[in-house]
Amino acid sequence: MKKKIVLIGGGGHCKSVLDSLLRCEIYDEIVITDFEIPAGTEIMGCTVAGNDDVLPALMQSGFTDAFITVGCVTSAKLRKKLFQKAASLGFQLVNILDPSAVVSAYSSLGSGIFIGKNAVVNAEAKIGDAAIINTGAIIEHECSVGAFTHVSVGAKLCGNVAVGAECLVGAGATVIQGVTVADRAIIGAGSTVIRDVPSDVTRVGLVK
Ligand code: JB2
Repeated sequence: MKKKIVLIGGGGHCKSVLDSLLRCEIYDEIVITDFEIPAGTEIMGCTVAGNDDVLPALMQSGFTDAFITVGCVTSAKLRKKLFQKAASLGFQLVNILDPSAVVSAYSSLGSGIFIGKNAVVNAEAKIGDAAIINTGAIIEHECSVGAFTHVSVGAKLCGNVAVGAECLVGAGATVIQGVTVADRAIIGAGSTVIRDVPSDVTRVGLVK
């Protein structure tokens, strides 16, 4: 039987995920849904099937796997809504790991996770549902990353860091060992975090 997957969202993040997915050579057919991009548009050789109204019909025609390719910068709300919608329609929300990523056999992964090119997830790290571990990010030993959190390109979580749900750790940020970043916190690009960060705040620069 042909393996088919639908990617939900056809913007920049979709291109990044799609490149990894194509490198994996798992699927015979990949289609995309998007809110604005017209049906029939080709993205990297894959067709936009329509907006999310076509999801039930896609499921009927054998697209049982799905992945949320809407990314997030400051809010994970849309990703969360789309993840819940796809799950409620019965799609299997798979993980997509670029072949160049190094993911420890002793780590644990939820579902719907993207791990990008040259990212590292080390021993006993836990990654929550629909998290994005973007290009070149490092999640060291025993870290936890909550559901819908985005660890941006080149960000580093040193050992035993706990990042909550729906957070953003900006590009190139470093969180030193043992620190906790609570739910929905935003850490600006390039920040260095050496003390705990409470929920629902934005922190930039040297966070001490
Ligand atoms: O409800 C929706 C919906 N809302 C917006 N359903 C579907 N299927 N698609 C939706 N979209 C589509 O998501 C928009 O029409 C648009 O094509 C796409 C978002 O694209 P954009 O390039 O603006 O952002 P992104 O989420 O793909 O990427 C962001 O997050 C990444 C992690 C960017 O900031 C990237 O730079 C970043 N690397």
